[in-house]
Amino acid sequence: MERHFTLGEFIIENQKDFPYAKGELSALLSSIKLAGKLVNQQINKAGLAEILGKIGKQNVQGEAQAKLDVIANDIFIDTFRNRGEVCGLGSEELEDIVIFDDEIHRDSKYIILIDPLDGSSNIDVDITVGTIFSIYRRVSPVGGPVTPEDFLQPGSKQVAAGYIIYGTSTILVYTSGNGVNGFTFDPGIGSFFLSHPNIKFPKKGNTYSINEGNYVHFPDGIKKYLKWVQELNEEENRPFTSRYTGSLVADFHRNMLLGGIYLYPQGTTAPQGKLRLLYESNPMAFLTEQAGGKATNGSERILDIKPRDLHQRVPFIRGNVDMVEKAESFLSQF
Ligand code: P6P
Repeated sequence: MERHFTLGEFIIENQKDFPYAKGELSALLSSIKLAGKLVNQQINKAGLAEILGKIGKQNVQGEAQAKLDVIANDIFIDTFRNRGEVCGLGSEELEDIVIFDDEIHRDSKYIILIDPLDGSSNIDVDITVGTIFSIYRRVSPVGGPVTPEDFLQPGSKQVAAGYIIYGTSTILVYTSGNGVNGFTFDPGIGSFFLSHPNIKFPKKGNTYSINEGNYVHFPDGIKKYLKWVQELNEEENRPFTSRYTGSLVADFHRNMLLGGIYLYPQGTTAPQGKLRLLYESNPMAFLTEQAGGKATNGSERILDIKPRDLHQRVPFIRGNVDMVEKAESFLSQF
């Protein structure tokens, strides 16, 4: 029986791709792996451990926080605090950055941005959720104070990004700039094994993911695009299939494997869209491009956007290149 690479073996094997890397990025990816296992364990027993539901507070986004949002956030912060690979962290669940200002962390050259549990409104109804992470080399001097500029870098400066999808199986998918690889967690052994090597978008896609309940709020270009995907055209395999779970990681993962487009455009109720640039759109855009797709805000490459603030929102369209460019063409015409 063919033995699969474990995630740890794969990271070490690919570490040689990092000139001057002293194994810190490898150690950071291993920390993410550990935290992912701990979050996975909490999610899988949520209904039994009285940790479903909301905590009666809102996060900085004004979104009701689920108990598991806070638990996942604490698990990642505690894991990074107990290890020394990052000097600072930004999280969807926290208004400000967390700085690990002790001698162990001060000499780290990486910062991380996370959405600890994306799609958490789905937890109570047992629908797939995910963790999203984005890693940068700090721009401030190593050993000195961490600065906001360390976090406000364009997505093109990411050194690694990925997600953990807690679905029918738990899969860690990441890129460090040399393609996209997926690792499935085997709970019997407690390890992630390479299961999706070198993920690439299929040549064609015909699935679209968007919350059509917002139709009345969309720009005319998006409305026209939606009518176009729903037209009968057998040669172009239209009408496309609609799939939308309300969980970015689930819709993203399916569309990357099977082909498709995910859209969270701007609208009258969300002038900048809903997704956050730093810890949702940028990491997903890095993965998208590494898998041969395209990710824009409707006109501009996501990875080129210079962030203004930690929780900045951005319209987000990503998927097969031809599907994204078709949507962009409608936005530019109407
Ligand atoms: P809506 C979850 O809150 C999230 O950030 C993404 O995971 C998901 O795709 C989107 O928002 C769902 O938003 O407005 O359609 O419920």
